[in-house]
Amino acid sequence: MPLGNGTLGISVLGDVKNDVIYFNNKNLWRGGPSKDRPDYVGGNTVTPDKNGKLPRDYYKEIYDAFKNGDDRKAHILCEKLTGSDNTDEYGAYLCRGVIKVNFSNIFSYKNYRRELDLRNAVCTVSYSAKLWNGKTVEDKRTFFASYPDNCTVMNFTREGGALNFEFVICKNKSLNSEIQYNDTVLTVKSKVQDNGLNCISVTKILTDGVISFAGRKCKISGGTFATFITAEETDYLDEYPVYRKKDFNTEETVNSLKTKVKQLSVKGVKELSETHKTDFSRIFDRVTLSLGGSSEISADKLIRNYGTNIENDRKAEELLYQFGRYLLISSSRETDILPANLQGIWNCTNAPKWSSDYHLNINLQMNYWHAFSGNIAECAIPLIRYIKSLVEPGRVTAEYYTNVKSSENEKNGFLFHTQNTPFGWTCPGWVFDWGWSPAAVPWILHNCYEHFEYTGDKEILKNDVYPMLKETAEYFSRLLVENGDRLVTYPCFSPEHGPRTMGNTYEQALIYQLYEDSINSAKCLGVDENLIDRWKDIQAKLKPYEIGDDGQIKEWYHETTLGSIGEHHHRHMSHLLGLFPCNVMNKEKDPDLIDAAIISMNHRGDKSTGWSMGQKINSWARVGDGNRAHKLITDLFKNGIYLNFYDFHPPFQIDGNFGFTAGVNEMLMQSHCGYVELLPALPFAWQNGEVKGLVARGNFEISEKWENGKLKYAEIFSNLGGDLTLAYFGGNFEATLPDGKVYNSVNNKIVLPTNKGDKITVTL
Ligand code: FUC
Repeated sequence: MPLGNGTLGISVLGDVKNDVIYFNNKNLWRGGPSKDRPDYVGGNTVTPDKNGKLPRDYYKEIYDAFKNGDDRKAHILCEKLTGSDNTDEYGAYLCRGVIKVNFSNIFSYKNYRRELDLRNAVCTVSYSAKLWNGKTVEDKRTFFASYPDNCTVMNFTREGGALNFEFVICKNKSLNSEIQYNDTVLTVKSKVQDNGLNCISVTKILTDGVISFAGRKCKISGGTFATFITAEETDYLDEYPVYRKKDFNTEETVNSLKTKVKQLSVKGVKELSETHKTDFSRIFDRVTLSLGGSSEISADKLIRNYGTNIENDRKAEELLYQFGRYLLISSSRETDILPANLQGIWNCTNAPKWSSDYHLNINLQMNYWHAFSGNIAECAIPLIRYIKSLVEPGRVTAEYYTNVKSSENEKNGFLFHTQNTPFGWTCPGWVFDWGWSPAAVPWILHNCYEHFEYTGDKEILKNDVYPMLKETAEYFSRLLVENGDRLVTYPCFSPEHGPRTMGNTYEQALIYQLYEDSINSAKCLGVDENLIDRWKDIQAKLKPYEIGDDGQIKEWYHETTLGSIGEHHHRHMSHLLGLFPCNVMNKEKDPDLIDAAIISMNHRGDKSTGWSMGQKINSWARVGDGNRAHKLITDLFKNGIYLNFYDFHPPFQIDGNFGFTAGVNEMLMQSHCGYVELLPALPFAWQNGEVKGLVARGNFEISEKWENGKLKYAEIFSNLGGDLTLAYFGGNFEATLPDGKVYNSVNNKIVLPTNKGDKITVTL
């Protein structure tokens, strides 16, 4: 059961006699710069090799080789465009701590219940226990992580007998920790062995029993309750090149955390819990979804039995949907330094798969696909902050790998690739075929631009997002070269298969989107008029899409029939990113491309891993095939979700959870074609239902109710005002504005002039 306040995470196993609780802090990583690594340069190759060459020299040679038609030579030279393979420098996300809680006086128990309340973000474990002394007691353990009070809370209570238990703070081999206790305060001062990063954690224990400490053990005897309030801090800072807070002082931090937990303990667990619940449910409650689900069975059984009972299945889908929103609210809050990583914040080892890092060839992007339409836009702020933090180290990568140098006055572009860390590791990966991915930059900038599209927040666009878009648009205008009748980048690699080429659909489409987002931003901000025309010219020469001999979207321009190049069922569908999450392919303007995308998707097939199923659900929703999207959902439940609702990608990757939630949003409402479409991909399985609070581009809040597969009623709240074009292709409809004026749809669409705060009702 995962809980989190954005930065601090807890995972509760909930075993009665031997419980295990994992603690995480999103800012606690090994790797990066340290006293022992004065030469750390984010993995970039900055010294010439034995031939006296830097990657940028090879970059130029690769161009020459391609131009001379020597693809083989170009292929070989690509190996020079890799980054360091020093995994110590690369580092990994760490587990902050583990405690093992022992209730040895319990003989037997019944009425066990482990519950995660998604609305309030509280986990409770309760049971009736028979103790060895024959007494029967009622035990309850409660856990939550509070964003407003920035702390985690564990509360243990017992009715009917004395509360006796002990816990052990497990040794963490990656941290040098010093444990101190003083009366009711437990302090753990840790230093990451690898890089010296500090993490201080202070816990105040409140109990009416007796506390005794010995070594790593803490014992609670007698009494009826024991509350643990923990606050913590690291000295990590997202500032290149040091990545540490300048004036961090361990003792001062210990003292301020002690004062803090003391103040929190005066508030008491009741007030802390109320403040936390109010904060969390305020965000969570913005969207409600009912697909007609109901169940009397526990959540794990909903997964186990998926496919055997319609109402249970709908309940499972509703829960998994909200779990995706729950997990992002719990792992990415507006003031966090870092965004949600590959496992959100929940990690119980010091060597997680892929370092639990920031992967940018789909994973980090997918983490935020549901943030805006799912009405939790503030959760995406740490993403924008993180991408901004990659700009400075990324300029070094751009300089050493592509020969574009920035100076104090002239910012000429930044580059980062597939895998990234909190320490400005922006170099390509140590293997070209998965590691080289310049299109990661335009792709993640599209996520950042979406913040403006959905919220209309011009301040963030002007100060944070547009400067990055502009610098990148200008950078790519230098990287693009002519190849036939098309402007292309080189060398290109479509994640994570196929040949190394001059231009491919993946890069072309994302670069096209980059110019689209840059042009739209410049227009909205009323700036850089002179650049807009130039960017439009470039855009026209990108020509991202070609249809192949089988009617498919080609992934590479020399592809002929389906599967003539690349792996048939590869999990990445990078040539279809223009369909989703981007809007380069538009079903109104390019119906032929949509037909071709369907052929390509059928060829890739449905069978895949967690996040890939997430991409497929969204993509099928975008072509309007709700039944196929739902078939993928069925596959996901059968083969991609653990009993605790985590997405399966050995071992666990959070992107699939988020991709699923985004997919449901796309099935119920879309807004990427210049209008808001109601119920664009409703599957047959969802005959009746209701959703409230989805957000469309332009900041319109959409609620819809449907019966027998048809729209019954919709309500739209205009948060910003402005024209709203509304579409529903299941029949003609009418919309009523607050002044009573009624508009009738023409060809399934209506243009409505709205004022800020207007509520519009829609009926068939
Ligand atoms: C991408 C995917 C892998 C995995 C990794 C973290 O490279 O291709 O499947 O999800 O990210």
